[in-house]
Parts: sequence; C-alpha cells; structure tokens
Amino acid sequence: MSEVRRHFEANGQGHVFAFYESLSDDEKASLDEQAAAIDLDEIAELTVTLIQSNNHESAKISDGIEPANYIPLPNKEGGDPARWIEAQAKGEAALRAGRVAAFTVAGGQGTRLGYDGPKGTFGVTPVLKKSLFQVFAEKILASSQIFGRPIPWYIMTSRINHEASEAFFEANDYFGLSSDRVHFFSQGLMPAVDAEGKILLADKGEIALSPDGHGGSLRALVRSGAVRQMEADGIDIISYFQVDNPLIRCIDPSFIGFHLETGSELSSKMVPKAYAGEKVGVFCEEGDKALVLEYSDLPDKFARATDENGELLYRAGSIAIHLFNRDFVNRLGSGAEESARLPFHLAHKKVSYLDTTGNVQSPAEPNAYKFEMFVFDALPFAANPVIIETAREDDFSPVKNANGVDSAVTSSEDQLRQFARWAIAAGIEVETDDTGLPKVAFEVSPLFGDTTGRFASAWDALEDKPELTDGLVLV
Ligand code: UD2
Repeated sequence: MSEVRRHFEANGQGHVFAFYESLSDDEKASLDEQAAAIDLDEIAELTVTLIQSNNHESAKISDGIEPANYIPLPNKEGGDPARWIEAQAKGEAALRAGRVAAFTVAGGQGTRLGYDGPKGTFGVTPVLKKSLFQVFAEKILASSQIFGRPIPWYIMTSRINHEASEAFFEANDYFGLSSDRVHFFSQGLMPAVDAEGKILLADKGEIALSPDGHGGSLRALVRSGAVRQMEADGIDIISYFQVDNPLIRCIDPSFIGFHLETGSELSSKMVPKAYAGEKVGVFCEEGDKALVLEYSDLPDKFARATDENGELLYRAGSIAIHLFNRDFVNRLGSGAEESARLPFHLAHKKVSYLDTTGNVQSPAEPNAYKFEMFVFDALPFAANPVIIETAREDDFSPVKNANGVDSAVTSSEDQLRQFARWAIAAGIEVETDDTGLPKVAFEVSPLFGDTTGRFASAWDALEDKPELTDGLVLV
C-alpha cells in the first residue's frame, strides 16, 4: 500500500482508494498525486470548525464594526485635488522604476455566465468582441509604453482552464506583449466533502476537487515561484484585479501613489454602492483593522442604514481591485505565521459524486461542502491599509451573468459610455441618450483609451478623421 493511501486510511478517508485496484497504473499515479496534495489535518479541522459547529458565518458582524474611512475622489466632498496630483506623480515614478506587476485572478469556473471556456477568452468589447484577456493585455501594453518599462503580468488559472488559457495567448501572439513577461500559474485545489467531512470522489480515480478561492492566490503566488521571480525583477507592488471586469484600469498611477504615500501593505478601491442590495462586499473597520464584509454576511438592517445625508452608511463597496506589497503576499502566502492565515469559507453545493457501488450520483439538493478563501480576508492582517474611491464608470463593470445586471450587455454599454466620454473630451461630436450611451456603437482600442487624455492626443494626430458610424473602430 502506498504511503499516501496508508495516511488516508489512518485518517478515516480510506474510501478515496476504494476502487484503486480497478485503475490503470497511470490512473493510480494520478489519484496518488491528487491525494498527496490534500492536507488531511486541514480538512479535519475545517469539518469541525465550519461544518459541524454550524458556524455558517452570518454572525460575524460585531458591535465594534464601523463603516470604513476612505480617500474621496478629488471632486467629491472632502476630496483634496492636490493630494491626488501628488499621488499620481508618486505612482508614475514607481512605474518608471519598474516596481509594479499586474496580476489577474482567472481561476473561477464562470458558471453564472454559462460560457464554456476560460472566462478571459470571452468576447466583451462592443464592436470587435475583443476578449477580456486581450483588453487587459492591451491596457498593460499601453501602460508599459507610457512608463517606458515592460510591466510583467501574472495570471492565476486553475486546473480547469490552465491549458486553454495559455493556448489562447499563444494562438494570439500574446496580444503584442512579450511572452516571457506573461506568467501563468495554477491555483490550489480543495476537495469537496460530505457533512461528516468525508472526501467525495468524482470518479474512480478522481477526487472531487475545486479551486480554493481567489484567496488561494496568495499561497499560489508563493508556491509557484512568482513572488521569487518578482523579487529578482525588482517588483514590490502587485496590482490585483479579477478577470471579469473589462473597465478596470489595470495600472493606475494615483492608486499606486496613495499605496506608497501611506506605507500600506494592502490597498483597495471602493465605489459607493449603487443600491443597498448590490452584490459587492463592504469595507468596514474594527479598531485599527480594515475588513470586508461579504454582501451575504451583511445583515439587511446594516445594508439599508443611511447617514444624516441620506446616503448608505455602509456604502464603501469592494470591487475587488487591490494593490499588494510583495513582502506582505510572501508573509501570508507562505503560511509561515500561524496567526496570519486566511480563513476558509464554506459553500453548500450540489456536487456529483461516486457512491459506494461505483455509480455517479447527481444530487438534486446540495449534498457537499466546498472550502474557499477570499482575498479580501487579507485586509485585517495588513499594516496601514488604505482605501481610495474610484469612479465606477472608469473602473468597474463586471461581466458575471448571462443576462440582466452585470452581464455582457450592461458591460458593453458601460464601455460605449466610456468611449463616448473620451470622444467628447477629444472634441468629437457624439450623440448620446440621457445615460450617456452613444447612438452609434463604436470602439476605442485599449491601447489608446485611458482616462489621462491619451485618446485625445491620438485623435488629434489623425489626419483623416473618420465619421462616427456604427462599427467604427478608433485608433
Ligand atoms: C466578488 C466579491 C464581491 C465583489 C465582486 C466584484 C467574493 C466572495 N465577492 O463577487 O465582494 O467584490 O467580486 O466583482 O469574492 N476566482 C478565482 N479562483 C477561485 C474563485 C474565483 O480565480 O477559486 C476569480 C474568478 O475568476 C473571478 C473572481 O475571482 O475573476 C471573482 O469571483 P466570483 O465571481 O466568485 O466573485 P463574485 O462575483 O461573487
């Protein structure tokens, strides 16, 4: 009997090997490998602390919780334009010094979108249907050109989409980036378990494994060697964003400047929530610690509470845009400090599993527990966390659902509104409706479109200025 099998037997998980003798040598090796990567002590502990204690996490909100402070935009109440200008200069200097890497978490399954393929390959721009990956690649390329330093890009995949993601970049010549500056690595996996903490099999040689959440990115950055590579390259700031948001400013000098100015280990962007029930986490404070309460954990009376101006009290919505210090990632991701580990969250899900007779069962009701870490749970561990406000229309319009809110349609319209704003700022006449949506669908290349007037100069330099028509692609 292999050592890993013996270990599983000794820990009450021997059933994982119930069909072992019927497997080919390759299948046996694969099952051994999957099993060896599982920390059975961790599973046992999570079973007791999360599943069996009935600690379904809703009671997390305590008396000491307050809405978080944040740095308002320069044009908002309390905003300080001079401070923003200073921050931008500081951020630009860090970019010129080559201190910043971009980092995308793209390991999720994208189930809600109903798209079969890595989410990053989903076409999102209004005219050319450029993929999310291409939009980010071109934005990163543009910033690299502006600051005269190639900005490396780290992409976290999972085993479901790793090969397909990398192949997509290869087939598209890395969208103009240098292939040795784009680094892929796969995130960790966690087994699904039943109510007794027994690990489920997906097939005779396959454990029911799923990605360990975007919080798994911290340990994956360490385990994959990415952090070491960054250190060797002189990079100490990691610009983190999710794969589902085409409006993101992948590299934002002012944000970087505030991060540096405040000596923050982990900085975040917020937007005021659009409405009480918006599905974003909320930044809060408890003593000198910052934290995010996920929308599902924020009791309704908190979500709806308003201040003296009638604004939502807990309005600082987390849009999953962060800056991490490399050393902070190393500290949390290496797990070296017992007291600085991200907690796991529990999800009760329907998971197909192999029953004891070797037949696959597809349950109609949730039958299994999955464990995930959330990256924003790193906030309470960070020194000097800073939260800055950003303009939603220039940073956040995610593609999450097939229809309705946060869908391909809403995101495409938000991109069109942004293009219209840039075109108007460049002196082009654009007809829009009341929401700023242009009457014709045109597209501005991410290589030229940012919020610092780059488009306007490119437009100025154009000798033959085209008419704005449906399907026009600008510069
Ligand atoms: C997330 C936040 C929410 C808000 C919102 C903004 C959580 C729990 N909530 O909601 O507060 O900020 O985003 O859009 O995060 N991913 C991985 N590996 C995983 C799981 C997820 O890479 O194991 C990536 C995934 O590819 C995606 C991102 O993380 O880019 C967000 O995941 P999600 O869609 O599950 O999060 P969502 O929309 O519930």
